[in-house]
Amino acid sequence: MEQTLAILKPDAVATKVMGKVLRKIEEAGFTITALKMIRMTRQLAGAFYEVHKDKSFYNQLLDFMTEGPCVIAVLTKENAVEAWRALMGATDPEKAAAGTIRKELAENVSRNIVHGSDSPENARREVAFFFSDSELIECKMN
Ligand code: FUP
Repeated sequence: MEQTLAILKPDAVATKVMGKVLRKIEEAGFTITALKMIRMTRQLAGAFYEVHKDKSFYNQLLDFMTEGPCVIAVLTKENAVEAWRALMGATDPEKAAAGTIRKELAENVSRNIVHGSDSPENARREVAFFFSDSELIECKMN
């Protein structure tokens, strides 16, 4: 079993599709093993996306990720990292495959509804970034 980190971004919460996204996640066979809603501070969002700090879209990305609450989840499944990225679709919804969450729900490449870890190593780092050991006890039992 593998774990990955999912974020339902502020656009997902604001447009009231978080239930739909969580349902797609469960119907695709993931187990949601940790879940919470938070409003990120600019400092937290900046640290999470530090890898993008030199990109032209960095400030705009932080504006977006802090504009309202997000839902953060740990998803557990075999090959969870790859499987969640496949279900999300490409970063740019115009390039995303039919049936993916971004194709169906995302507005554009910046406001794109969901985040997913891009490797098992980053998944471990991102899960630990948002969840304390006590919040992950149930995950460890799986
Ligand atoms: P992804 O792994 O699909 O979330 O994509 P990236 O890690 O490449 O990008 C992270 C986030 O940066 C995207 F979800 C949205 C934002 N971004 C932009 O706003 N513009 C871009 O051209 C690329 C990414």
